[in-house]
Amino acid sequence: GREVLAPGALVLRGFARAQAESLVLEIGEICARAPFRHMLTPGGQHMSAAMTNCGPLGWVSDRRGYRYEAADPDSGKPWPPMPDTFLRLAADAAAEAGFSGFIPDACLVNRYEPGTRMSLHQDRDERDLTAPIVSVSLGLPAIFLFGGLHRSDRSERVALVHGDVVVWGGLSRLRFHGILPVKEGSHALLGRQRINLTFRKAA
Ligand code: MD3
Ligand code: FE
Repeated sequence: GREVLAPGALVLRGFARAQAESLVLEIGEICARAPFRHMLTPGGQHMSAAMTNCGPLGWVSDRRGYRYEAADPDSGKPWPPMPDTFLRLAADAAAEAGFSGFIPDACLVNRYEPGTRMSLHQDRDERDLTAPIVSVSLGLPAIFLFGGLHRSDRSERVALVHGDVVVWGGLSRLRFHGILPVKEGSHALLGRQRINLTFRKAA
């Protein structure tokens, strides 16, 4: 089913469920080459979620700020390539939401263990803000916070479960958003973790 959250924001419930096993195998290969790490924020704190990337560009954070880079700063090597299955899933989901021709050049992989959160933020490090972001939730469920265009706007809570795909574009692209601390639990495929893939057109 599809649920419109707000103009430009569409939830495709279970859209990735049939492919979840193969996505998890691909994630295993990605993190073998570019291990999950807790990046440092410009303020000097470690991020709660562990992250890695695949694709031509990867999102990085350190004391100097946030940006996209072609190489993994931990190894100096290019990020692992984006699997075709990832590209196709992201393009198909975007097309369902009216964004045909979406070709992501970056996939940020976020790992949440119980207790991990992501505080309210905007995604604005991408060059072309007319391109949507496609997110794929795997493993443990989470409560997503969906705010407005100002940090102080009140936010809605949306439950995201294994296999859900959300397309964030148009008027929703610059909304503040975050993830509440993930509850303790165990998922049949992923155990004590939630993994979120976010597909972006960064350059
Ligand atoms: C709404 N990740 O990586 S995905 C992120 O579940 C991020 O790991 C969260 O926020 C996660 O930046 C949420 C959903 C998401 C991603 C990008 C958005 C929602 C968005 C951009 C604009 C509005
Ligand atoms: Fe975000």
